[in-house]
Formats: sequence, structure tokens, C-alpha cells
Amino acid sequence: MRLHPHALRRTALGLAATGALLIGLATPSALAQAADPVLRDLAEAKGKYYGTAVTASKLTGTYADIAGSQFNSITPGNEMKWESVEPSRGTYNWSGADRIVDFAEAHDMEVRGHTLVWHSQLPGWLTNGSWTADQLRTLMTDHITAEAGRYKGRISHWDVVNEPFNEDGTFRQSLFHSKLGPSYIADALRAARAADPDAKLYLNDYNTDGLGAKSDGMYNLVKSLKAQGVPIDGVGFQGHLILGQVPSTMKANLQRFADLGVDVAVTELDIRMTLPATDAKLAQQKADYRAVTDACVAVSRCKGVTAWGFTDSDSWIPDVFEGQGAATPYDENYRPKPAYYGIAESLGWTGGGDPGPTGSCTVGYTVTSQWNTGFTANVTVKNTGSSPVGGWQVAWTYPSGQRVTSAWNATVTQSGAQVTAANAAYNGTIGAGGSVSFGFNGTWSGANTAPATFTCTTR
Ligand code: G2I
Repeated sequence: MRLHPHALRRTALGLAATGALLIGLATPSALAQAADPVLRDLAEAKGKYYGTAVTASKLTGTYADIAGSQFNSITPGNEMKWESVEPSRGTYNWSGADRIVDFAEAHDMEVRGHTLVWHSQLPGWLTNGSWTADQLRTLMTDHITAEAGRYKGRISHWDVVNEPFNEDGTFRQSLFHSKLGPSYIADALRAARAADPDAKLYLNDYNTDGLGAKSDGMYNLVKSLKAQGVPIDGVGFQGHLILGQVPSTMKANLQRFADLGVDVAVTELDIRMTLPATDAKLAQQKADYRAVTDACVAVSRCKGVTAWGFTDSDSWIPDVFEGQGAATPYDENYRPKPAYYGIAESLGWTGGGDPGPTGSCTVGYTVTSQWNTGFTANVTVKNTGSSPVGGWQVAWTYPSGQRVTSAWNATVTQSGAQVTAANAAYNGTIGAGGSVSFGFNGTWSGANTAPATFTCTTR
């Protein structure tokens, strides 16, 4: 097994601390290859950061190794939201947020605080209360003082106000806007500046990535805040994008904000596709990740890019968009996807391009037993190429509502009718002409028709 020096260093530290057995590390397919680029080093050489959102509870093992070795900025996916930190009034829970900030410091990463004022993921006691405008303003500024104050000096950037706009560029009628009017934004920024004078204060929104009405709304707001001397340091462009639809005006849009005298950043990048992921879609996604990173590289006030989760196993997309996913730079088994190499190439990596598919494979699918509502199936993956492969992925669509319930010898995920199976840590390698099998139990009703076609990809 070859490991990148970063991965090796951090893994060795983990070992010393836990006394874990070496065999626990024997997961070659789950880790980057020695020749793979290190995104944080490439970004730093360009004067930028490359970041990821994370889930605090997952920060162990390979997930933590990759987060800490590949990225130099981190954003809590949910742990700093108001409902997370103050679930009942006056009762604070900082455990998830603390864990992420501590992890960042241990791995020399910046922290993007997310988020102080947002219409969503608010605690019930706040949304169900009936408040006067003065009471609500005080609750909001006290919340900012408590949270930004707690992490004072440890947060490089705060998303102070998140998603203040409607699609047409008018203000969203959030709890805050409807009670306080647009002045809540300036009040929030002033409170954040007072609580943590060194943090860069951002407004953040989605569908503002290219030129358009919503981006115009943000532009006019920032211009007027600057004119009034309100503390505003930057604008975040979330970048929740669809395959093949990176706005062609993204660079021009980032640049016009920079020209107002604020920093910019891509704060929540993911690029979703209809499953299953095919080689052609993954190649398009690589071009898309590269284009977004290019836009940031081309704008000197663009501080960095953050992926909204670095692995497909930790992404909000399949939960919200039925049948879509594969939106991040690493697959569910922590293998870098073409998108990862697209980012690296944009950041100046000249390692020779991504390894790409290294072979071809075929799939055999057999239902080995079936009963009233359940069945067991066996799937064989054969490497039909002339050289060994280091990993494989198989996908199919169920024609009659079948659901996979539990699998062995592969990691199987299902979104709607789409099923994706990837090798386990121990059976990614298949010699030329060789094959491996995995199995699963599923449910069916009416008919248990086998999938018509399979896609099979290898690395
Ligand atoms: O929705 C995508 C992002 C849009 N911009 C703001 C971000 O803060 C937002 O992040 C997502 C998280 O990635 C999700 O993980 O925000 C979602 C909520 O709006 C998060 O989803 C929630 C689920 O809806 C809850 O059921 C779950 O309890 O995550 C919670 C914690 O896992």
C-alpha cells in the first residue's frame, strides 16, 4: 500500500494514540495513491484555501484522515446552526461545533463559521414564540454575541447572514425580515464585528453564482452596506450546481463583487447528477469542478473554494433530490473521482491527469432465492480488461420497485430506483480476467424483474 506522506503522518499519529492494529489500515482502495495531489498545498501555492464541509460525528478514521490532509479550511455542515447550539432557550450545546474547531486547529485549517442568522434550522422555541421587534432583535444580536464570542479569534470567516434573498432579488420574508425589515442584516453584521473583530464577515447565498436577478439583489445590498459603513468583508457564493450547468458568467460575477471592495468565496460547492454516475458524467463533472475552481483562481479577491462535503457518502443531495447524487469530489468509499483531479489541475497540478478508468468490466446478476416479499441476489463483477483494476463500481435501475435492504462484500446505496454498488475495502482489486462477487437481500412485490442493463466502471 502506498500512502501520501500527509495521510501517512496523520495515520501514524492516530495509531500511536489508539494502539490500533496495523491490519486496520489495510484499505488501499480507500486512500489516495502516493502520486495523488494534495489540494490544500496546491491551493496555498495559489494564495487560496480549499475547504470542505464536514459532519462532526464522522471525524474519525479515513474520513478524518482525508479532511485533515487534503483541505485547509473546514465548515461545520450543521453544528453551528442556531437549532444545534441552542435547542432550548438558554441551554447551549457546543459539542459538535467545538469538535470541529478543535479538529481544525489540530490540522492547521481555517474555520468558516456557518451560520449565525438564517431562516432555516432555527430552534422551535424561537420560531414558535411571539416576539416584538425589539425582543427579536435582541434575541438575534445576543445569539451572535454568544456564538461568535465563544469562538472569538478561532474563526477566519463567518457566514453572518445566510440566504437573505428570493430568486427575483427581493428580500426573503424570513422570520427576521418580516419582523425587523432589511435593517436586521446591518445589525447582525455589527453585532458579529463587535463579538469577533478579527473574523471576516460574509453574506452567503445560493443561485447567485452567475449574473442574474438574485445576484443583482446581493450586489445592490453589498454596495449600500459599504456606502453606509456597515462592516461587511465578503460574499459567499454557495455553488450548489447541476452537472453541465456552471454559469458561464461566474468569473465576471465574482469579479464585480470584488470590485466593490469585498472578498469573495465559493462556499458550498457540489455538482449533482442523475444517478447512476457514468464515466461520461464523471468526466463532465470534472470539467465543471475545474471551471468553478478556475473562476476563483482568476479573481484575486476570491479567497477559496469549499466543497459541501468531500465524499458522496456525506452529501445532502440524495436526501433532497430523488435519484440524484454523486455530487462531491470523492466517492462513497473515499476514492478520489475525476472531479478531484479537475480541482487539482485548476490549482496547477501537473501530475499528468487523473488515472481515469483503467479497464472494463461486465456484470452478472442472479436471484439465488426468493420468498413472498424478499429475495437474495448474487452479483459477479468480471474484469474484462488486460490489466488488474484497483476498484470497481456497478450501477443499475430497478424496474419494479425492488429495494436493497442489506448487502455484503460491497457498499450498496439506493436512491429511488437507482442502485450503486462499490467494492468493499478488501475486494477492489481484480486481476485481468478475474472476477469478484457480492450479495444482498432485498424486498419486492408484484414482480421481481431483473435490471435490464448495468453500468460497470473500474479504476
Ligand atoms: O441545503 C444545503 C445547504 C444550503 N445552504 C445552507 C446549508 O446550511 C445547507 O446545508 C444543509 C446540510 O448540508 C444538511 O445536512 O442544510 C440542510 C438543512 O437545511 C441539512 O439537512 C439536515 C436535514 O434536513 C435534517 O433532517 C437533519 O437532522 O441535516 C440535519 C442534520 O443531519
